[in-house]
Amino acid sequence: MRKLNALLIAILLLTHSYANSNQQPKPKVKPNIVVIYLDDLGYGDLSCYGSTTIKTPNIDRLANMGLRFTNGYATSATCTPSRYALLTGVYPWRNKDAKILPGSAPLLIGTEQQTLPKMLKQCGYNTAVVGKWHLGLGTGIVDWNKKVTPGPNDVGFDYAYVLAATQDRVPTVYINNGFVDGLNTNDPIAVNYDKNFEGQPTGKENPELLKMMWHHGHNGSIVNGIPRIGFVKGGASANWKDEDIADHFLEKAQTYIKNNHNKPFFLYYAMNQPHVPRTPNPRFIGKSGMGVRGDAILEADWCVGELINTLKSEGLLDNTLIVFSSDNGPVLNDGYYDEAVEKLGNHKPGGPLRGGKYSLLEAGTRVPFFTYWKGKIRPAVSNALVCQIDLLASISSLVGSKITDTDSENLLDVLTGKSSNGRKSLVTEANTKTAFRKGDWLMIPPYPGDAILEEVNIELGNSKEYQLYNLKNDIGQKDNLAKSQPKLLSEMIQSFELIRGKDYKNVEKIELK
Ligand code: NG6
Ligand code: CA
Repeated sequence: MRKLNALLIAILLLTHSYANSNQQPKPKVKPNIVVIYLDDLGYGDLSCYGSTTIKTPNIDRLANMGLRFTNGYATSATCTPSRYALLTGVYPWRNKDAKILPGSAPLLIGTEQQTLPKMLKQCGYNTAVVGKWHLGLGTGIVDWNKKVTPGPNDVGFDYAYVLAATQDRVPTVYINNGFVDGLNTNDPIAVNYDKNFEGQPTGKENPELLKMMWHHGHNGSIVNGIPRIGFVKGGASANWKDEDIADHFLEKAQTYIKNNHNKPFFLYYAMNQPHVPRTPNPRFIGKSGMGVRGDAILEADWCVGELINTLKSEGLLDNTLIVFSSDNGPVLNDGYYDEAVEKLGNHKPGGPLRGGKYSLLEAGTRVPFFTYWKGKIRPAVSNALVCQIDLLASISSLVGSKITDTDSENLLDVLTGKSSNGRKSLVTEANTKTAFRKGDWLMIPPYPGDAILEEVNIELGNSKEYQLYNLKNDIGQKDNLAKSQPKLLSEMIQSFELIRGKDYKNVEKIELK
């Protein structure tokens, strides 16, 4: 009997410890993180943001099954500063060079700086950027025939397949981990932003060679019949085909996902649509009924659908946090005659918002912004104030990593729908000028106009007077309440100056290159 008891106890103990070992918490699986970032996509450019004139079913599906923000912001109304803030968590106005960069600009992010991909890399992630870079490359004098460095690989990206600046700026080539892709050494490539290379045709002198005509700027070297900003010579074999850029980047992004499906990864998929020159693949031409700008948005929507299909077929959708946004607001005429204005019809790229790209008014920086995580984020709409600059602190909190202090706020609970307490305030920026959002209010200090930007025909928000808007009651910024709310205005100025400092008045003259 005693023996039997001992046996029973032994069995009990064994099963108990087995059960216990089964209850051990499983090692936490690190979610993949994908940031899908469009270029110049406006608050009103998607059907999930209320557009009835354009249909973006693939993006809508994600937005409607995810958490869609109505007060989601880029830090800036142009590309370089917004991307700088997204990757570093630092307000771009803290860096005097964070302005629209030429294709020959040196790397803007310091190699010692903290970045989102670096932080993730330290946590065991593989990291990649595919698409538009526009944060400078090299140290100032670049030999494009050698490895171009420092670049994205030196600020945290394991894999970088990028275009240097913008589709309208030279060099018009893909750069694969620092090397110009497809370059023939017998035809070296040279780039110059100050003067042309002898004997090379330009948009200014040779309009007969153009398939797309320039309206303002964009009269430098001609590549594929499209005049660009800056001058280039040689490297013909490496030139991209404009109509294939979207397919090409998509393919690189998909291959990256497939190659990394069994380890945690961070993919920054920086798409080029609907930035100028708008060159959607012929598959999309005429599909939107509003010319190439609309067609490029449809192409982007298709690309997003394909990317999601890849995550799905690799079995990764349940374990991937997706963040979707745009680097700045919309523009129609950004320097080419492409009928974006003429064929617009009733479409409102900024939705109910005033202004657009380059503007301190809302449409400059308030952009589509949503998070999606199958099974983890419940479908909802959030009115919380969030900004792309917050991804660094929020994602670092998600993966359990520590970062040093920046302008980035940890809004993980807001971005995952557990809280609706977003930022209390945000400094927004356009062409080195800054404005201030606090609660429902937006204050724009007096600034001189930008003659150089007049051609785009967008209200830039510059005025001799202070502007103060209540965005809750007046999303279209029709009523300037600065005069009728003097106390609130001075409180706003005070809070703004505490963050921004008083030198915001000394705005630099912008020089577009
Ligand atoms: C401007 C260009 C514009 C666009 C912009 C950058 C001119 C006249 N305009 O300088 O076409 O390229 O820079 O856009 O050259 S962004 O989205 O990358 O900030
Ligand atoms: Ca942009």
